Amino acid sequence: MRIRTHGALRTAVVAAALFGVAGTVAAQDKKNVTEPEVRYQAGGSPLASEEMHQNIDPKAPPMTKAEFDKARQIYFERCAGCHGVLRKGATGKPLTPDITMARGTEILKTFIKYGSPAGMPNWGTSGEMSDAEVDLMARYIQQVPPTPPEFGMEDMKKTWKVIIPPEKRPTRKMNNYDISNLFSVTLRDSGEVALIDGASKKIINIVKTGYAVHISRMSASGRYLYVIGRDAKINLIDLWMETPDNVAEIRVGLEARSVDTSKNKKYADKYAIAGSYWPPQYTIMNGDTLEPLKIQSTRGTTVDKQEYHPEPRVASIVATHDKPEFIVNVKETGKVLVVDYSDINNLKTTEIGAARFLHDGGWDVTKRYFLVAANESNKIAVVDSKTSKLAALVEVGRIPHPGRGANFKDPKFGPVWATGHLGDETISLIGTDPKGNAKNAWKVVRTLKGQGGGNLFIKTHPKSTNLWVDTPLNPDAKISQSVAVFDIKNLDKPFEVLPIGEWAGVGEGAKRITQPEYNKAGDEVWFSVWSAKNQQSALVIVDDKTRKLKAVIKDPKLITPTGKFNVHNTQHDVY
Ligand code: DHE
Repeated sequence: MRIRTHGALRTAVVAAALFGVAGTVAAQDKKNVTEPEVRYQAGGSPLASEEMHQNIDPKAPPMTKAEFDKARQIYFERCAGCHGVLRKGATGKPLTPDITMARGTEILKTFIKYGSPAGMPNWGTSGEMSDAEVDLMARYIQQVPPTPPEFGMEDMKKTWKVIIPPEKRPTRKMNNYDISNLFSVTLRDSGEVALIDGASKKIINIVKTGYAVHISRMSASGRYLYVIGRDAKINLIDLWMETPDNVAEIRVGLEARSVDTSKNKKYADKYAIAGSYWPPQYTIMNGDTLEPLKIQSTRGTTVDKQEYHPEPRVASIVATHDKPEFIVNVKETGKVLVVDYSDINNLKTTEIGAARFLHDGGWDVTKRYFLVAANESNKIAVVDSKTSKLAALVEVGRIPHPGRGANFKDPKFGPVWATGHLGDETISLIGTDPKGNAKNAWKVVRTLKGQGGGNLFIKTHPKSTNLWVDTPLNPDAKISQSVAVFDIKNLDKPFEVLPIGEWAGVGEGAKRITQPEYNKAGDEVWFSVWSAKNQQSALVIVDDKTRKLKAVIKDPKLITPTGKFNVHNTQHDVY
């Protein structure tokens, strides 16, 4: 990820005037996209390498096939995260030909080159695109958006491999590791996960996974680990093997972010589910082989304007523990799908209208309510898994980004679930106890102020009184390289800042401190110190009681570590 500065105020205001963008740099309104958000969304899409058909519109500026292909690749590497695969708009504005052709090439070039106060990066003046590339992109976005191919059952079956069939796998655990305290660590840019023993802090294995691997989730029994890459490749890892390794793999689409497993006791380890960004769909698979069983499209109408959306991406997915259900959060439509998997041939789905754009979230402490960020609406949607209804929409700060959030008891307001924000420095504490504490339920009962915006993850543990708040996307290196910790027993006390980046003792690099994750006992917290692929990164482990450095894991194989998933805490949704 690159840090970009926006163009000069004057040129930005010129661009704003040309495009009728409301607000100025000084007075950004709530709709404007902040720099941390642009940096967060601007990761490359694996669709960049897909061949796509060029439809010629005689009214659009001419482009050769070679120019079109080059521009398409740049678009998917840099622009699709914000503007959408089909350019219908998401965090960024829609760029469909009806809009872009009306602007014309010259105005589009100004916009691409100088950026805008609404959050568009200054691709030209930052040096990231040459004038020729700016011109190419201005012409490209006036063409008919090419559609990537679909990816159905036949395509999935072609990629599906059972490396070790279930009958040839161990019948008991064949290693001496305490696998419930193992960590699966995302090595983002090497397309691998590191499996690390929580007790000895030794790397057990580095397992090859998908491209720009994203998250890991556990089966209900704690035996199988599922890893999904941005290229929609899922790896199934058996933790009972002498050296835990891949036993099956599949691709469920061309781009994806989420995977989970059936957590209901009756269906333990039976099913896995993965959501795709492209094609917009989710797939239910056999839990121990990844055989694809059912594919469901998420295309449909949006919750607010009730207009058809052709690419509603699947964001987070979570499994309900006491019912055979998956909760599937669809980004662009702003709808939550409760999928009953007890009879997948006669699939029952309840559609709950929430708000746009749904992203990440987690359970409250009772695991009855699922709280999910509707990030562009600055809201948290609360889904009641018992009634399959929306319990509330809670107004929070600018672009909530909870990860899975943090559950604890506020000394004054009782049980709360907390989220931080990408777009401001606040942490919102939401009351989650409608029975015992009805007047505080689904209200922001307290707002804490952290180090700054650019927060991604927040964490505590039932055994801890610390609340950890990272800020990896804050533009100030001092803030992105450290972490804030609050005392839950005394939330009026100022937070303490721990210089995790410095403690890592690595050389040059961005050293973004990302995603606190507890061990099983809840007495130590692991942080990723995330630098570029060609620089040294590390994991820093802090003693939760004393808040002092406990260990640093450094290894040349730890390339770009980001997410970390402790087996026990992930299996039981402890956060
Ligand atoms: Fe993530 C979770 C999507 C960028 C690290 N990320 C998620 C989830 C979604 C998502 C939908 C929820 C999955 C679930 O619970 O089922 N992430 C996206 C994007 O679309 C986005 C903005 C851009 C992209 O190109 O992918 C994006 N994410 C990032 C990063 O840049 C991060 C910081 C580093 C990385 O590894 O790529 C990152 N995302 C994570 C992590 C989680 C996650 C660590 C899981 C957190 C958890 O505690 O469960």
